[in-house]
Amino acid sequence: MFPEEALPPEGVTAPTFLQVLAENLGHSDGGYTFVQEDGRELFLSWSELSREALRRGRRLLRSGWRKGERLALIVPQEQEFVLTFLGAVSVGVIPVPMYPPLGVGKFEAYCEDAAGILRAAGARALVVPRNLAELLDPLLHAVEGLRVLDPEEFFAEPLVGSAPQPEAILPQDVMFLQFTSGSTAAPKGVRVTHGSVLANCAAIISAIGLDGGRDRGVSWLPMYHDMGLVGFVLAPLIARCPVTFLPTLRFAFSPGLWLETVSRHRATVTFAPNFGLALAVKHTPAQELQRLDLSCVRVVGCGAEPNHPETLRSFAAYFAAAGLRPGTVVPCYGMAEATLAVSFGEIGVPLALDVIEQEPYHSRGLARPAPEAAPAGARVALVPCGRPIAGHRVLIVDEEGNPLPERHIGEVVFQGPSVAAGYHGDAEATRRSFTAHGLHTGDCGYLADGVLYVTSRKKDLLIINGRNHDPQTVEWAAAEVPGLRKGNVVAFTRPGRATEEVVIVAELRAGDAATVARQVRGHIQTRLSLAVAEVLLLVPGELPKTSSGKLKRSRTRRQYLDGHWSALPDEPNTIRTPSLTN
Ligand code: 1ZZ
Repeated sequence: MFPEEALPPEGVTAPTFLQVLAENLGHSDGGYTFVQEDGRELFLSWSELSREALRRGRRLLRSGWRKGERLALIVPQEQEFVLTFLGAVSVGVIPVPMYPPLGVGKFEAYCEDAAGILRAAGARALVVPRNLAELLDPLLHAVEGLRVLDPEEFFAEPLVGSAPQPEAILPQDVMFLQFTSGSTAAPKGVRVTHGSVLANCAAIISAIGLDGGRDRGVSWLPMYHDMGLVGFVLAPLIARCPVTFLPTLRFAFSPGLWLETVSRHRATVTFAPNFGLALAVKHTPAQELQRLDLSCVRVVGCGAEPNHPETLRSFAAYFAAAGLRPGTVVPCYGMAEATLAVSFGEIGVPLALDVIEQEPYHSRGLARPAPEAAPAGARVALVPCGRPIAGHRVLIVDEEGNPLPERHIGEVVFQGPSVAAGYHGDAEATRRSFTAHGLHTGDCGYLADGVLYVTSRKKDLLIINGRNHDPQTVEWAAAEVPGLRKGNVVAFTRPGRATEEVVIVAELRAGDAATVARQVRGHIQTRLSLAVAEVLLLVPGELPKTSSGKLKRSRTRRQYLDGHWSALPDEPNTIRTPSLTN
């Protein structure tokens, strides 16, 4: 689609990731530190990482693997994941990162999802550690012809004799399949190419000024998600920027460990979605702040879901007491179809919200700056997503695909060499999103002075009486009611008599369900002048989420409409669940 795709991006000399590994063979001046489950740390230098990855690649060739075949990975242990992933990449075998089962509940749904991914990818084998393979037995039997590789056994075998020659790898070849946590539809595997990875990594490195000689990263982000994988495994390998990896599960159980690791390792760069910042504040008691020294941090990037102005503000204010400097919280935006990053805010510049008038925003899709004197209820404040990465372009288009002027809300379209090569085995979905004009992101937003604002997923918009409302504005307002679990509130519409009606499904943390539901209704009415038809409260852990922790609004809506959570006749706002009724 883009002629540049075939060329190595500017600033990167390697035409494919194989060259990155080859170049790193000669460097032992830094590397990756993997924090283990028991807290010990394992260090692998650039050269050790490359050597072992290339060895694993040869092992694959020796057992008959060929370029282009897909190798799925359910490998929770970070260093095993990195080495196997890079090993496959080094010989043109296409790794397919998958998420592990996260809890005992919903295991059946997990197996269904995972089987869907394995089939859609046409995986020839699945790499899974032995202890997990036993648990995943039902999944392994659900996919016909799937072979299972225990990494410890398979890659431990010594290599004797010569391996077959690998086929040449080209920039336009698929490097890995990134499955997007589709909210309702069948899972879609994004075909991320060597060229798109190198282009996006070069742009990330330049946008945040990533410098291996000065910077150090800390990441707890899951490696089966694009932000953890491209942002913290692949881009730092190119920049030879040391990274410490904290297991995602350790962060999930003790979010305070994140910034504690940043402080101890004197890290300069770390990223998280909005919910990660909220968790860090909640789980770092004030007396811990003096034990942290965050003065080393240059960038706390925040993206992957809508950024809540108050979460970003309170994170920056709270950790200022631990030395976090102003202007370090940097919003960013991206997606798997763009390889990863689309835009970044400016480092070192305190966040400026765009405060716009509510009425033209809801009724005409216009983002007009609100006068200072406008009452709070007539304004909406949005967090900027920054400017498009270098060498790429963002356009805003209307329903017909025509470009819209600044401050008009439309679909975000992204152009440039980072755009991936479509969806694996899904020509129809590829045609819809990857067009001659660029990548149609499915997100709504606007540009103002060249800065991008993302307002909502197109399909998640609440359209009531012809007015558009972002779901997150309604959800954030609902979450202000004490008793609801912040970040665990979903707003959508259901067909009503005259127009669509708003429904809120949320998880209840504390309090009486009927009272909390009444308060939510009242609060949304006062704050947003919106009538809520129903508030359904669930026990914690019930709301469907993607593997990277995002709300699944469409699935929640479908489950609601299907009567999945049946209401009690005498208490229409609650559901009968053991922990609420006992
Ligand atoms: P995914 C060195 N979305 O979430 C490290 N951002 O991809 C560099 N909505 O395909 C790291 N506001 O799962 C750079 N700000 O979902 C990281 O998520 C740059 O609806 C951010 O279409 C990368 C995020 C990757 C990611 C994509 C969807 C988007 C959009 C939503 C992402 C958002 C945001 C609002 C944001």
